[in-house]
Amino acid sequence: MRAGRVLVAVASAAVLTGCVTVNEQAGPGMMHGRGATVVRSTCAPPVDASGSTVVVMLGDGGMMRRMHGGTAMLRAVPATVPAGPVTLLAQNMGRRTHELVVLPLAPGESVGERAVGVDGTVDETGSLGEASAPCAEGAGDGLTPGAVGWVTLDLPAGRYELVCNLPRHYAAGMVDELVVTAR
Ligand SMILES: [Cu+2]
Repeated sequence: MRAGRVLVAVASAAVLTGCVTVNEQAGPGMMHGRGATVVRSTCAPPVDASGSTVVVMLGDGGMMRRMHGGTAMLRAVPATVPAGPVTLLAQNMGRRTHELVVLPLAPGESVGERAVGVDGTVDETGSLGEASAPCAEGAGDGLTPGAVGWVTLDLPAGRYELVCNLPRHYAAGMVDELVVTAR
């Protein structure tokens, strides 16, 4: 078990290093959000110095599969931000189309527990917003491989469930928790 955990840690570091490499290749124009550095290009949200930026990596297959032990993954970095404007920058690092939907998490609820319907999706009622338009803010037809999309939400303190709600992706593990703390 211990060896397995080390492997996971190494894989995580490799993924993070990969992200840094991508940023370095972008050269000048990098944007520094609170707790995260993201590429600022023609496909990046406007800078809001008063808010936080959370990078949400969407992945499937390959190294993601080995790292996560599942068929897909969704990871928010950082996983905790202060209340206020939060820009969620979704990056599709996988080979399939993905999306990011922000759902509130009620006290006592945990991520990954929503009922999956016969169509393979979860109920999005109460959704606070989504990033599913390539190179743009808000809702769209989904983020194609390599695409970036974003959404800025004014989030009060609480817990949120970040999901990809394309058919079967939630059940495959594309879910993570975002914690928003009181200022
Ligand atoms: Cu997905």
